[in-house]
Amino acid sequence: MTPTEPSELLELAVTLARQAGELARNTRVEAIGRVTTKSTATDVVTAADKAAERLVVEALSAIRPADTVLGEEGGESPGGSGTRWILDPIDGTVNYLYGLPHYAVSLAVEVDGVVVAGVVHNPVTGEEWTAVRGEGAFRNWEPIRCSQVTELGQTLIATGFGYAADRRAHQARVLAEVLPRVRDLRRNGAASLDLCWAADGRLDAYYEKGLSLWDHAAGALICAEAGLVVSGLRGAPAGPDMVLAAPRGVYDALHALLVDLDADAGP
Ligand code: LIP
Repeated sequence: MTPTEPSELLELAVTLARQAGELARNTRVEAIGRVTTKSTATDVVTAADKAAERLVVEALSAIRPADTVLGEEGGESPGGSGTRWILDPIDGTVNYLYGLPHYAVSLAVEVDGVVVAGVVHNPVTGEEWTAVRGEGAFRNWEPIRCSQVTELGQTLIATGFGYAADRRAHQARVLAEVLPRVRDLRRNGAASLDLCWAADGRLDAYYEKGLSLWDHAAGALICAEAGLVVSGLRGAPAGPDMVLAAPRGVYDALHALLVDLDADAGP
């Protein structure tokens, strides 16, 4: 029977994320021999990125043919049902290329413009974060909650950097001012996993400028369901100018600092 309820859509998302992740993990040696680049010479895409996305798109077109799929590699397919699947087939592609065990399949389900369910699946570790809107956040089906930190100086944050040199220079200038004001920084290389680590307290907070919707759609729901405040800056929603995920105890301080630094501005 065609899945329709958010919990049923999540089950389908989990099944497809696992299949795509297994494909990526099992074909890595061959896939990294077929690499092309996108926005810059370091913005890579492997044959596995494309194959994993193709697997999900073809499955969804068979199961829910009227839905739209927005994938990092293939763009947006036509639809009409009001349901859109938002996919990063391998988030953390540079980690995948180098054999670092920190990449994920990120798949969110949006109904009438609202993300109602999402999964982030790391095929190397088997760790899997999920959420259905209003029903909490989970890691491998165990409930998770975010950090309760209340002092910015005690906050372990993660961030990331774009591929273009001018944006990286701007992000480095912002980071130079953030770093002395927090506990420490982690740069892990996969936004969806950074968001999930913030959701389950392995990080206190995360921010990054320049993400695409497929990087954060699933992870942002998981963060919100784990108790984090997720937004852009200056009242904006999370988006390409900024994704900020922080516990209520430090959100205002970190948000104010990023606003003062114009972290969402620049190239
Ligand atoms: C990556 C993000 C990461 C960011 C990288 C890159 P990709 O996505 O997950 O947070 O810092 O520059 O954008 O390209 O591996 O799908």
